[in-house]
Amino acid sequence: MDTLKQKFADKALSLYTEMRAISKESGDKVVAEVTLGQIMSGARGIKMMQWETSELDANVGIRFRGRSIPEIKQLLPSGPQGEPKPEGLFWLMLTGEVPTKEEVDQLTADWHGRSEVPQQCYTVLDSLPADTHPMTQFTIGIMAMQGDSIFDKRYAEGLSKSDYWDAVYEDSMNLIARLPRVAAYIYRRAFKDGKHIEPDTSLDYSANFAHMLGSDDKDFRSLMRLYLTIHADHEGGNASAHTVHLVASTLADPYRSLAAGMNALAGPLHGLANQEVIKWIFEMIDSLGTKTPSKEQIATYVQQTLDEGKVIPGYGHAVLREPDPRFTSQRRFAEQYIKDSDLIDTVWKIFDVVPPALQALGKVKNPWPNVDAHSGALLVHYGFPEFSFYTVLFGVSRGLGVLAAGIWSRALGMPLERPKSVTSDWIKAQAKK
Ligand code: AMX
Repeated sequence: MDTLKQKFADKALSLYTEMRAISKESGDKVVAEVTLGQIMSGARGIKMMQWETSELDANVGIRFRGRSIPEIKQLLPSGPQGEPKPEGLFWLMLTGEVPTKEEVDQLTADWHGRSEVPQQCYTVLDSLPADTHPMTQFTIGIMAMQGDSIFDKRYAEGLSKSDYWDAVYEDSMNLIARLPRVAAYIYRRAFKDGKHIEPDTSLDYSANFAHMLGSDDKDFRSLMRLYLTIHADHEGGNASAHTVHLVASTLADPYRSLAAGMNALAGPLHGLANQEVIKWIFEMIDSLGTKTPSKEQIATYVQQTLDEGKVIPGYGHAVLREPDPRFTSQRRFAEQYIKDSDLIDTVWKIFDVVPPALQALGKVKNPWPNVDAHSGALLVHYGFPEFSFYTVLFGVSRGLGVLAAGIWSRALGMPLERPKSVTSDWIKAQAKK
C-alpha cells in the first residue's frame, strides 16, 4: 500500500470505531432546532451531514482541516514562486497532516502514473459538436470513463463493506489524475482547432495542466497552483459537494457521483458564476464604450442590472458574511504579479461599488464578493478569455475536495442519505401552532 493510502487507512479505521461508539451512545442527543424559515429557504444553516475535509466559517471563510487559506499558503509545499500545490491540499484533506515536499512529489508522480485517459473518452468527446458547452463536455467526458470504475467492478464481484473505501480511493485517485487531461482536451478542441498538447510529466499537477491548456508562463503556472488549491473544497453543504455526497451515498461509483456534482456546479448561482462575472463585465465595458469605466459609471450599470431583476454575479453567498478569502487571495496574487491591467482595475472598482448597492436593497445577507468575482479577470490576463470554459477549471479543482471527502464517507461507513421533506399543508399547520 502506498504511504498516503496507508496513512489514511490508519486514521480512518480508528475514527470509524470512535464514530460508531458515539452514534451508539449519544445518537439521541439533541444538538439543534430547525425553523420553518430554514425549511423554506433552501435548508440554510441546518446541520445535517458529516464532512471531514473542510469547514466553512461565515466570517473566516474556508478552513481545510482547521487551516485557513492564509495558513495553507504558509504551510503547504509550494511551487517556485510560493503558491501552494493542490497535491499538498489533497494530502492534508485525506490525512489531516501537512505533507513534506517529498510526499507531495510522490503524489505528483502517482497521479502522473494514473493519468492515461481511455480512448473511448476522447472518441465520445469528439462525437459532440465542438461548441457544446464545456461543462456539458466535462460531465460527458467523466461519464465516458465510468466503465473503468474499480468500485463498480469489485462491488459486482461481492465487495465487503469494510473495503468500499479502498475501491473508492483507487477510482478517486485515477479520476483526479485524469481530470486535467480531459479538461485540457475539451479546451483545445473547443477553442484551439483540436490541436492538443501532450502532457509533460516532469511538471507538477498544476504546471502540467497549464502546459496542456497551452501556457508555460511561470506566473500562470503559479496561478493554477493557487486556483486549484482554493477552489477544491467548501465544506459539504454547497450544491456540488452535497450532490456528490448524496449520489455517492447510494454507492454509485465516483465517476457517477462526480459527474452529478459537476452538473450542480454548472448552475449560474454556483460555479457557473465565474463565467457569468466576466460576461457581465465584458457587457458592461461594451455598453459603456470604455475599458476604464469610472466608479460612477459602474454604479449606474449595477443599478441597471438590479432593475432588470438580475443578480450581480460574483457577489453574495449562502454562508459567508465577509469578503471571501478566496477572492482576497486572488487579489493578492494580482497585486503581486500583474501590473497595469484595466480589467483587473475594473474588478477592484466593482468591489468598491457593489457592496453598498446590494446593502441598499435591504435583503441581501452578504453583499461581499465570492470566489468567482476575481478569477475570470486573472484568466483573461494570462490569455484565456474563453469564459465558457472557466467552470471546468473550477470543476477540476472541486474534484480534489469532493473525491477526498467521498473516500472518507465510505471509510466511515456513512449510510444512504435520506432527509425528510414536508408539504405546504404541513408548513401551514405548523405556522398556526
Ligand atoms: N445580486 C442581487 N441580488 C442578490 C445577490 C446578488 N449578488 N445575492 C443575493 N441577492 C438577493 C437574492 O436573490 C434574494 O432575493 P429574493 O429574496 O428576491 O429572492 C435576497 O438577496 C436574499 O438572498 P440571500 O439570502 O442573501 O442569498 P442566498 O443565500 O439566497 O443566495 C447566492 C446566495 C450566492 C445564490 C446569491 O448571493 C447570488 O445569487 N449571488 C450571485 C451569483 C453568484 O455569485 N453565485 C456564486 C456563489 C459562489 C459559488 O458557489 N461559486
